[in-house]
Amino acid sequence: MGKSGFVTLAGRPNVGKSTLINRLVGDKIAITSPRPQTTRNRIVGVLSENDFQVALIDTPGVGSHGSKLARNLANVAVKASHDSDILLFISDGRASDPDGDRSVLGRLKSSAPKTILAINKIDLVKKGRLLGQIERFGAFGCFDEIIPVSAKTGENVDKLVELIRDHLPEGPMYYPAGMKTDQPEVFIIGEIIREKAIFNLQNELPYSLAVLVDAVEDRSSGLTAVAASIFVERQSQKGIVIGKKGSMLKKIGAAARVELEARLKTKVFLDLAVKVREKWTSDSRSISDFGYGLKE
Ligand SMILES: Nc1nc2c(ncn2[C@@H]2O[C@H](COP(=O)(O)OP(=O)(O)OP(=O)(O)O)[C@@H](O)[C@H]2O)c(=O)[nH]1
Ligand SMILES: [Mg+2]
Repeated sequence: MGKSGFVTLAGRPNVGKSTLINRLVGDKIAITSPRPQTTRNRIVGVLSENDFQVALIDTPGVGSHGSKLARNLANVAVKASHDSDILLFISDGRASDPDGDRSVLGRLKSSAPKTILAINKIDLVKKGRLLGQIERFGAFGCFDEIIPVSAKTGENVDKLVELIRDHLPEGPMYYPAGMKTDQPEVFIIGEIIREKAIFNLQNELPYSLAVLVDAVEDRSSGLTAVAASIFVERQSQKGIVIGKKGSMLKKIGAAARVELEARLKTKVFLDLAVKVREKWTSDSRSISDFGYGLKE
């Protein structure tokens, strides 16, 4: 029997958890963005080698936003870190207040047998500052390992995999060897559209965006037709997403189409609609309709 187990990636919003899981799995299974609170559900990524398999679990950032959505998202991270063999806590190497990380760690109250800290974004951090960070985090006294990495450049990520392997228990392969994620393709398609919408829209709006894919249809001539709805939560936001004469929606659609065509290896016909679901971020039913938050 080889080694195997569950490793939960958790931390504050925007520290690079999803960028890191994509790097570890070697495929885009989670969307990423420069805005906080991008990830909204539990995402399993599988890394399989000959004698070793790890189920990595990406989770939403735990932050201070007070809405029902934010509380629900934080619960995803808390629950996942409780159910794992290793908590892989991620911090942003540029952050100047480890106390923010300390309070999130406290909320995760990990019962995971092991805790590894990855200090991420070291491509943006000077060596001296990094040493200070390692020292400050070391004083927390709760990490079995501390490793600086860059999810963006891949620096030290192979060493992180070795550390994970070292700390995993003996166990069976839980997933088929070729499997990379538990996320349905149709959900990832919606997420790619949401990523492009976030990227093109500014400020608070990304938080109010949700995407539902209504239909994916393979047409015979190497063409895939995708129909999806972008939801906002106030009437006034709808015009912003559509833009002047539809220019914003066109931009979002064009960017999404390029990525979907590369992913699906077909031409893509993308039909996007913008809809209002009043105050959905305060409504549990809508949150779960969109596939976000804790699943029952
Ligand atoms: N320079 C640099 N940027 C990074 C690195 N890792 C992530 N980023 C960037 O940081 C931003 C946030 O990355 P995400 O992976 O979306 O962060 P996250 O922790 O999953 O965020 P939430 O899902 O909102 O909690 C994106 O703009 C990434 O490109 C890194 O190692 N170096
Ligand atoms: Mg994320």
